[in-house]
Amino acid sequence: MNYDVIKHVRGESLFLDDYDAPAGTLHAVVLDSPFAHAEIVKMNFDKALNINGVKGVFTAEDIPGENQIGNIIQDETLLAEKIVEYVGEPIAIIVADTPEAAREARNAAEIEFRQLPAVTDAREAYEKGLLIAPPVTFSSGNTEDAFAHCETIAEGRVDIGGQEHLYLETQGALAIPGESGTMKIYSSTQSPTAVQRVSAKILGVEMNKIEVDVLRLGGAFGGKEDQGTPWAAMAALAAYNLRKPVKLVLNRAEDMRMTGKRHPYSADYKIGLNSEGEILAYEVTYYQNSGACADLSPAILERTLFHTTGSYFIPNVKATGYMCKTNLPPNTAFRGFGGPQGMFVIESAIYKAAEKLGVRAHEIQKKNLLKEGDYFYYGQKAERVNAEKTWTEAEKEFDFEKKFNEIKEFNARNTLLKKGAAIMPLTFGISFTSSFLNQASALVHVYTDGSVAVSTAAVEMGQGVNEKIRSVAAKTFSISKDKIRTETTNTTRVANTSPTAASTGADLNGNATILACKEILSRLKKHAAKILSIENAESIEIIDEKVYVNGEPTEITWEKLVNSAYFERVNLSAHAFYATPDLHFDRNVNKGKPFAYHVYGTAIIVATIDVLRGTYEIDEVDIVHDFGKSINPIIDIGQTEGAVVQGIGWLTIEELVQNEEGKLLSNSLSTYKIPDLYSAPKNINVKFLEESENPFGPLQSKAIGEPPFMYGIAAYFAILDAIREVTAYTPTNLIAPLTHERVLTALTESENKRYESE
Ligand code: LUZ
Ligand code: MOS
Repeated sequence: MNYDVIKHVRGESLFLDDYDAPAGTLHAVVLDSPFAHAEIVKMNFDKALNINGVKGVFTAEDIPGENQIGNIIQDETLLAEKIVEYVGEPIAIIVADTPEAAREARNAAEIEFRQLPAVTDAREAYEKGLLIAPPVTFSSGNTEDAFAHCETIAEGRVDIGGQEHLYLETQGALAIPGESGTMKIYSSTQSPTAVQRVSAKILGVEMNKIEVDVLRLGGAFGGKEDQGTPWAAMAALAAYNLRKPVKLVLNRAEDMRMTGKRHPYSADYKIGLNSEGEILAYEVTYYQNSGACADLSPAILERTLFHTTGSYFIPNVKATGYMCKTNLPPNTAFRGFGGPQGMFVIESAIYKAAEKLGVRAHEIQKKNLLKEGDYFYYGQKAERVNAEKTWTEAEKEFDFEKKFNEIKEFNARNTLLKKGAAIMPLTFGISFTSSFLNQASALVHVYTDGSVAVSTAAVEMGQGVNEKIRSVAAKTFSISKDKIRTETTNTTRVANTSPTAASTGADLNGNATILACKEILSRLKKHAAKILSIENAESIEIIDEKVYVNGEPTEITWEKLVNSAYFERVNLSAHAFYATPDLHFDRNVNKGKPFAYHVYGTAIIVATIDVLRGTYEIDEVDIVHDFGKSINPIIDIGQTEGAVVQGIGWLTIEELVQNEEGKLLSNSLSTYKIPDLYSAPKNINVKFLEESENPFGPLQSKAIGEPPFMYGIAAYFAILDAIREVTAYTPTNLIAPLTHERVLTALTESENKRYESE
């Protein structure tokens, strides 16, 4: 079990807003733009400053360093200067004794704007030449030639919605100024070093003046990979100017309004198959709605391009992506990081091709699955491929044949309820696609009582990474997990941290932890050999907290050994560094080996629609997933279930709606619906693929965070399948999410058609 769980259930776990802030801590709120695109004509804070308890108002002019927080591209200010480009863009920070006073002062601020035309649609931005960065194309083979040889060609457009992260803990930070211009920042971030780097830049100080500390996050899902940073930098800015601790925590409405989301995509595709049903060619153009600044959009678009062919081998591929600049909050990392959008488009293409051929999509899916030794179209050789293995396992375990027959029978017996099913094969690349980010380090201390403390770059956000790190440390030392504590993630103990992201947290930091533990273990074995007067330290082993020589137990326990090593002045601390080997990617040709390995799996989802009301339920999700050798099966099942439900939510009931002026209308939990106990699948069965190994994962495990999210794609096609039981509904263009409203429209439109033809 994740050792945080008991504290969570008892309400004992601390999150940022729960910390006992030092006496005299002030509270900051963010004044943000009410317009999607406007010029700031005049700002007057006189009335705001007169409100009781207000201590200061800070704008771009009060930034002593550089007003620049861009990550991949330097195109984003912390506080707007002359122009605002989205509703929710931070303009000023207002600081007071209480959050209430600060919010009151925010209402009293007088800002004059001159509104400018806003663009919220990706294709419209593209037409107007509004791009964040130049387009990117990945390709292999020759699609033009291949299409000439295709028996069946399907073309269409796909529109995919974004998604609100809705982490339980909103964004926030607490900045405490220290002596000599130093600053300690507690931040709810996946990326402590990003907070450190950006805060230093904003304050105009060196990074060694800034210490960032993270205990845990109440969820993140990518929403705090880049976008945990500005709030911390703002708290630091206010704390720096006022020489007082400052806390800044967004409330839910502010968080939903000001932060970016999963990127909506629009795409055009063309897919070609031969008479055998083999996919010969695939062309796709993605219009990514990037929002007002780059944020992580280029990396996210790249991951879309990496996952363009889904779980399939396609010999001729051409994929182009445009990062379209719109007047929406900068869209950002979200579980899957562009992968889900790419995979949804290829699944849509296959669905439409199947429709044309008069076969079921899964016949085409199965025929085209990746095989050992195939090459991904970006040049990486597919190794230890489990695409077919998980498919056939799932087919056997969950009896697809029987399921489809039962659905057929059900549909024959029922007119008001109809069932549908779809299968989703998964292939997801593990590693940051920016190769340099695939590094981590660990600092391990063994104390004289035999207890152990581990610091790494990993941020605990509910995914159980700390528990996994405890497990690998305990296994490496062969001591009880109870002796191992994971410390907060802190930039003074572990420097230059990559974000805990890309599903790599346990892999990178677990591997670094193993290296550090082995270093200490080797010193301890040498010491044991010495006190036992044995020449060969190789014959020493520690098993279950006991020293063994050539397989024979001795009287020396772990505690005794550690204690005696201390008195002999043996170093009981170690720092270790891990970098994923052999990664490379050449952006001149867009070929290389970007991923250490891939995660595979297959899911089948069954849905039931209510023909009169257009509502639906997800009856069942059955998954065979490739976990490698799981370090912690309960955590991994939890991650799988959570991810698949989140994936289903994205494509079914979660709908972001903006008005034409770029204002978010689905801005609270009453208008933005996420899966709850009632709408979540009735049943989720997760089966572990047996005999899977992974030399790149700690203890042969595989990454788990993001991959299962994409099983949710099957829910969309299962609902579509059920709709088609009622009508010959065959829209040329697919739209996600498939809300109850959209299902009802699909059903009633055909209803009208039926009456017309009678
Ligand atoms: N973040 C990132 C990610 O910077 N690079 C990635 O490849 C990535 N992939 C998934 C999630 N976050
Ligand atoms: Mo992420 S989408 O922060 O792995």
